[in-house]
Amino acid sequence: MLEKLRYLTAGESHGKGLLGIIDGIPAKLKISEEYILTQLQRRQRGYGRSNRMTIEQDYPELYCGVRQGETIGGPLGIIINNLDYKNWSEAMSISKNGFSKKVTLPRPGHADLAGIKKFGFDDIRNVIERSSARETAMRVALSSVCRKLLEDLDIYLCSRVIQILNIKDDTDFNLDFGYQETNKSIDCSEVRCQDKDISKKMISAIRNAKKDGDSVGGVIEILCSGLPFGLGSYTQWDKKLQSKISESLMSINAFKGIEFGLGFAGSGILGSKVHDEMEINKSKISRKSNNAGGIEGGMSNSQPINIKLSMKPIPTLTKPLDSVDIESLDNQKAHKERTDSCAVPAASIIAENLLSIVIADTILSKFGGDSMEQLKLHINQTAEY
Ligand code: EPS
Repeated sequence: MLEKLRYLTAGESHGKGLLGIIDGIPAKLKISEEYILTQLQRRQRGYGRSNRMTIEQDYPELYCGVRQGETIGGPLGIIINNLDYKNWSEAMSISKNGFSKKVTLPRPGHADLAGIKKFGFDDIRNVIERSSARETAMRVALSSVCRKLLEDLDIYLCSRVIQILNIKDDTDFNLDFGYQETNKSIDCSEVRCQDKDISKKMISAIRNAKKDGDSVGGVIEILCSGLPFGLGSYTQWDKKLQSKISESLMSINAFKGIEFGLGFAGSGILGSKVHDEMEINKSKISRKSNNAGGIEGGMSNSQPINIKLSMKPIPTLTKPLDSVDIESLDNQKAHKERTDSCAVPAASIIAENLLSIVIADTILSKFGGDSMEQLKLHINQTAEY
């Protein structure tokens, strides 16, 4: 659970647009629509996305909470208009207009079936619209404000794609050029993979799946560095850093698994090979490895946080799977509509930004401050690295 920050999103995939509010951001944080837009543009890219991404521009209008380029301590509101709404204004009309082309064929793997049962709907469109990953555009917009806060504290995030379908990039994360430059260079790959040859193989795996009316998932890796000791806590279950991160990141559509550091692989290795030995380096206690992924006992240990996340293939298939019509109960093929054949590269951007909210929240919890000046002062006085 977040302790100092609160946020909410609203909006349907093909409705008028997305609304978002984030509360708890300290005053005097320099932020602009351009900064937020950069993260939204990163989310829109990636090989395998549908042509919806060519319709949308995902421009974040900063609606309130910012004055003269700086936050003023109140809730910050953002609006993103859906440009595709002009093609859906009848179907998505707020007032009743008789337009009633129902969707009745639930897609295996999608929110469709459980969603109509939950709310008692007879039209799956009601479920599709809010369960769509379009909502993540607003979450990226809101979380990018936290990302800016972290950057002002010299905390940086970076991510890459390490698997698409069965094509894996087993190479180590190369951070020789620092987090920001590394991210920029990874953004140049259409699949956000650091290895050029493997990128090509991933692209061809996506192309083949799309040709066959299919979809693919994958695995992403995120790093976050510059953290002090002691974000999160061992003192209560809901204060543990890995619990907070998991809650936030596992809420991303289609995410199925999360690992910290060595993750599942560590379970098959002796403890002596897993735990990160200590040594003195320039009068500081440092580590010979980072198998813990930067978290020990539910707290940051000043090593980079290292997370891997798996995403399932998107459930909308243009060669649909078996389904049942919810009205006639006839066996039929599932509903199909425009879809992404792969959204793993976009998911890496969403995850990177959402991690910023959790880290910013734990920083605010530990150090506190109503303005960026106060927060920085508290960090300078008390943080240990
Ligand atoms: C998305 C917009 C959606 C999908 C995708 C995410 O656009 P549309 O449904 O109009 O084609 O591309 O949503 C899903 C994958 C999903 O399952 O809902 C976006 O803006 O990211």
